[in-house]
Amino acid sequence: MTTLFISDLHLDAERPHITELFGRFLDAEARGADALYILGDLFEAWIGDDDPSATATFVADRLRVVADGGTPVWFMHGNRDFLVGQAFADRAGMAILPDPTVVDLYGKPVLLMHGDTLCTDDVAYQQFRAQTRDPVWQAQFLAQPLAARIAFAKQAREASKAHQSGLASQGTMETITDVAPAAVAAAFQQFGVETLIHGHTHRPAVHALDVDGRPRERIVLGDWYEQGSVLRVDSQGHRLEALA
Ligand code: OKV
Ligand code: MN
Repeated sequence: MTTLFISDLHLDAERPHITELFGRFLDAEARGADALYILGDLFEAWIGDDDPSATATFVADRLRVVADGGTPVWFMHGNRDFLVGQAFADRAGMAILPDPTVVDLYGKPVLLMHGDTLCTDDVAYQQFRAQTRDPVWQAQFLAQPLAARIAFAKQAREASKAHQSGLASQGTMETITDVAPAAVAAAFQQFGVETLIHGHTHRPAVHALDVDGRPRERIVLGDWYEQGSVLRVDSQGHRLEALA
């Protein structure tokens, strides 16, 4: 039996083949797994559960089949889809996990995060994050008409693109910054775990490191821009692999 971890699919109507790849992955693999963990950025953008998007409906329907088949589906917010709410989670049959969360994986405690909170050098992004994770901000945002929320997502997308193409000062926003080693060490210390799994940076890898004289492992999930990326864990170990 296997537990599956994915993140950073960035599903969007503009990349239908990735949504289809995700659907095939759910049918071929997630159905029958011990559990499916989605560690954030399932969607490229999310402006409220009332957004009538065909991609969202497809994803909810297909995830629901997995959950109804007896495979628990766990979802953690990413920096793009932090506004996914309980209404959408219910439609998809998934449960929302707080970031960070420690889960028991075949007898071993494992720390799960999206990964954006580890990018502490990205001061502008952390400010945006603090503001937009505030429940008062979220309630006010979600009370706005759909058109105003769409405009915000467009602005955020443009701000993100501008930073990525180096127009603005280097080292801010999303994928440009990698995790800060001190933040990684602090997370291992705070939770006392040997293993951390996260996404966000789009730098898939298994890193061995040492914190306080103890060997630790940081597993970084890959994005689904060109192909899929999945971490399969069972009682024997783990494999981080691409999915075409
Ligand atoms: C987060 C979303 C990108 C949603 C934007 C002011 C502006 C900072 C920013 C910080 C976050 C982008 C730039 C990101 C969410 C997207 C695209 C769609 C919610 C502003 C200051 F423009 F809104 F005023 N940010 N990043 N989206 O993490 O990449 O739908 S981001
Ligand atoms: Mn992210």
